[in-house]
Amino acid sequence: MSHRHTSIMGVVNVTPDSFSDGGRFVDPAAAVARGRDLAAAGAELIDVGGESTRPGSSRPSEDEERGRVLPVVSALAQEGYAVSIDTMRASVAQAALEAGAVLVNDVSGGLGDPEMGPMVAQTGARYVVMHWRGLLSDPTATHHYDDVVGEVCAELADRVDALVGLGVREEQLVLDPGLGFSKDAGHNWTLLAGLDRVVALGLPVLVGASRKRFLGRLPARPGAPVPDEPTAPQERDVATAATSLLAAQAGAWAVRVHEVGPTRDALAVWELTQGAAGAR
Ligand code: PMM
Repeated sequence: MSHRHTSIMGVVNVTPDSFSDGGRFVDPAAAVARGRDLAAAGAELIDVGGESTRPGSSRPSEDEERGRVLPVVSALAQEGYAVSIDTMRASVAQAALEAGAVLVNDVSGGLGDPEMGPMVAQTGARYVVMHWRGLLSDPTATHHYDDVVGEVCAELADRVDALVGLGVREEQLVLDPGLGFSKDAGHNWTLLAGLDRVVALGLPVLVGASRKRFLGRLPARPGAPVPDEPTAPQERDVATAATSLLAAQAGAWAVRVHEVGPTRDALAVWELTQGAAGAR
């Protein structure tokens, strides 16, 4: 399903240890304020997460995760914002839906918790299925792809079949290629170049490139080598905005970003250009 309008999902990580903003919004009031700011800047969805997937980070207990996210989800939902819950746990997702969330964002694509698919089927919630091989094997394993775009598409299609088999309706589903999740920089660039093939699967597509490490390793000038050391995550928002434009061009439904302004402007350039194309 190709979208002419690409929405912005703004990220609020209520975690002490996320790579790009860990620790900034652990306090619920700070997290709620961040959500309001992201919405004011143009985010149509606010994605609240309480578990960092950074390699090496330890998982919070279920109670810890609930305690982090639920106050933030319910406050933002009560204020009328469209909230999504970034979790791999069905119970946390369900509690967030009851607190007013409108979408479940699961980086494990349903592989992290066997209850997730049935819960999504039963509640009828919108559900983001992200591609990640990390939960199929050793999370530290390096992953090999012969054709990263083809394999990600095939594995996402398998997840869709499995979820539909559990009673989830296709209309509930959003697909995400999972940039950076069991993928290296080369895989991420190839996936960005091949997003149209993910979109061609026929479901809405969400793209999460924001501030990821590969965007911190750009040549210092045209023709210069790719540096080994990445820039700080907060210095990656211009590159992030460029990926948002690519996502829009490929027909993505939404992009997930930490800083809304640069992406909002990039998407405005895209939409105004599209609007003007007919007048050439
Ligand atoms: N990336 C992160 C977390 N959640 N969800 C989706 N759907 N897609 C992503 O690419 C994604 C995600 C990692 O980034 P963060 O730790 O800064 O939130």
